Amino acid sequence: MGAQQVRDGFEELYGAAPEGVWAAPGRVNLIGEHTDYNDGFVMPFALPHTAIAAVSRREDDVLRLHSADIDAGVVEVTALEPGSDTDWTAYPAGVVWALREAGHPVRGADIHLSSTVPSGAGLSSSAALEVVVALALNDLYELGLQRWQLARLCQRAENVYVGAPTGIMDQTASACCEEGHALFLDTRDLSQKQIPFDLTSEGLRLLVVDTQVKHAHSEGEYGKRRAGCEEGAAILGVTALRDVPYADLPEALSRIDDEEIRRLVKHVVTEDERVERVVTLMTTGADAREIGPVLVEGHASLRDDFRISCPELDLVVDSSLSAGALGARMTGGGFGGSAIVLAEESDVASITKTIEEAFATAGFTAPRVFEAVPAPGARRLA
Ligand code: GAF
Repeated sequence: MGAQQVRDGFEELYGAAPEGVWAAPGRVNLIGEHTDYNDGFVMPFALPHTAIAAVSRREDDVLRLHSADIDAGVVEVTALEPGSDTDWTAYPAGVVWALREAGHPVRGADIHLSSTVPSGAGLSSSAALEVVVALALNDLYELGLQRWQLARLCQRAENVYVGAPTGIMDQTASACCEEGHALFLDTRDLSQKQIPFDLTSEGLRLLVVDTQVKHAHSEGEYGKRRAGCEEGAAILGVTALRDVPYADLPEALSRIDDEEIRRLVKHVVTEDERVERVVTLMTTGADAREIGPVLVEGHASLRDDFRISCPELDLVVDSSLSAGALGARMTGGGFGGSAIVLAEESDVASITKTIEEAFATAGFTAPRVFEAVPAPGARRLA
């Protein structure tokens, strides 16, 4: 659904034109998985898929929410209580809650939205919903907050209001990414570098393969990994695993008795190093094909050490590599969702066919495959 349709839908629902229309994208993460809640490095880029919201302020404190994608009518929220909303309305409501909690003078709003970011696909559909509402309210209530501040508030909405213990990557990606660039983000201080990322001019393509395995039920596992990483940092006497230098990893691992914790620490420390390697490749004029093996290493680490892959994600990686892909790995939180595949343009059709056939042979639901080019971050459309 485009901006005009969302605008028209708003007018039909609420009887007046909206004050504005905003968009915020989903993301894929090129490299740097489960590093964000360890104060580490990530490198996502924005997808062309967006959540679009038409919004007007209200003179009372009521929130009226409507999604064109869900047949549930207008939902009126009068009291904002963390944990009280259990469906999609928790994301916009959580943002209003987080803004008010931080002392920003935000009153009620009428909101109508629609999203093309596939939900449960590990492509940040929830962050897109949060960021589009945060940006709209920032503009309408003239709060003057910067993008990174909006991302922090959206993360707070997700952690406290929705109750999912996620890091800061997805909200920052949606709020801060730029067209044609990947975002090299230091999640400790949110310092950022926009890194030009144009595979097309090098004859390459990046495929996103949505396995259609929904990952929503895995929040407990995500929380367990996060707690395990924090325990690892405590054992090693550091603030966060980001503070363990890669060169000291063998010595650090020798100080951890628990096998599970050792594996988690190993993944996070090696993953930060992989991000730095990819940044070096991308900023020193190297052939982008050299990124491929780093992606494969990253997948092995997530599968064997962090243990958050699943048979469908492994099959995307194995089948695409067997068909000549330059690299592949799962992306996002894991336990389902999507994988990315780096390939020569001339191999895209045969790799896609190989993945689809492998899924059919294994009896898995057919995956959805599309090409991803870095798209713009959150913005006002009208
Ligand atoms: C999910 C979370 F929301 C992110 O914060 C991040 O931890 C990611 O999983 C894994 O890298 O998308």
